[in-house]
Amino acid sequence: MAPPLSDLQHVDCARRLSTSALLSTDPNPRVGCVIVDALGRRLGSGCTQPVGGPHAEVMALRDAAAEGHSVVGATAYVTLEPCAHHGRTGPCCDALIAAGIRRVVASIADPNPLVSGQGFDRLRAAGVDVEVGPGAVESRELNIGFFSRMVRKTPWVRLKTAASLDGKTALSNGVSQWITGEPARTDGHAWRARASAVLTGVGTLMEDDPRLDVRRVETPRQPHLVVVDSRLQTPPDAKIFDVPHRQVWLYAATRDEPRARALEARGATVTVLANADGKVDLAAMLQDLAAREVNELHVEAGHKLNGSLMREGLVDELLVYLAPKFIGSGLEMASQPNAGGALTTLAGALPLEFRSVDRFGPDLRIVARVAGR
Ligand code: AOF
Ligand code: ZN
Repeated sequence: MAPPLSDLQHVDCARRLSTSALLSTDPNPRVGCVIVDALGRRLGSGCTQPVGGPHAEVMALRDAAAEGHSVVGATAYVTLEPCAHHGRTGPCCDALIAAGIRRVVASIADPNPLVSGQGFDRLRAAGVDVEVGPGAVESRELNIGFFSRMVRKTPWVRLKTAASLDGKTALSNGVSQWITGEPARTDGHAWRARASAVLTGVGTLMEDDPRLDVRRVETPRQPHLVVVDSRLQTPPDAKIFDVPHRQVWLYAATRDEPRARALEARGATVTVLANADGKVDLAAMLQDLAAREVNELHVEAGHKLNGSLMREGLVDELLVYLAPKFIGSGLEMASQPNAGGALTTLAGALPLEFRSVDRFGPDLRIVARVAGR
């Protein structure tokens, strides 16, 4: 007989289950749970259901019950602290205690102030052994947007670009469609799909008239769409309004009443948040998006909005696709006038860390994170 699995291996099973909920739980975190008896046999398992539905622990308890297993005296492995609050569902702690679970191994505390620490306290008060820590890094990583929203009160901002190997996103005549190939574009949709919302600028809408929805991968949910549109120039007949089952949130610097009405008639929500320069206050916009329960914000915009977000220190992660093409001379310097808003000293450059480098068909994908995030 194979040796019993270790705590870490059980937590790993729970984490794999949580990953299967990647696209569906938003705005809730992706959580997995397995329940195991004293001999290491798995009695039940489950993961977080779409919002309003049961949490991972309740799914695992139901799974065990459906299999006819008693969980009295068993251990629950769960990738997040079991909740102690009455939200859209009842507290998981109480369900675990009532079912007779004797030990809980949780990867990490829930950063939600309604829960944080209270779940563990409640379990311990009921005599349940609690251990915290195995799989903490992976669990936080999978829920990086949820942690960001709960702790920083802003979404996790991931900025996607696609460029030639020499970093050009457009030809000098303005034609830039499809620098990368199909596999990279499909991967881009997978990243859109896991985000709560996609962010773009009105310039991109006017130039490309994109839908900015998820089409290339199966998804149970479309991310919402956010447009930075200082003067409300979004055309009311733009294709973004043709996508069902998602909201369109426009952020403007002033409210032009006729334009705002026309866009609201198309279903958009118009919010005015101006900074001293008469532009959209991007930092305030991110706070507003967190209040709308945006965990991960996926940015696909032009160089102006990208540059503003970068300069204001609002980007956490870069998703860069590089095609094996060479468009420019490769000799441009950052200080040349066409390098919009670029720095003239390297000392001011934003330090990044490469997290991964992968190939998608002919192209490369680099995930880089702003140092310290
Ligand atoms: C758990 N297990 O699988 C998840 C948890 O509105 P509700 O009732 O769905 O509660 C949402 C909160 O519950 C969410 O903000 C987070 O703190 C926690 N998520 N907790 O015990 C789970 N997904
Ligand atoms: Zn819960």
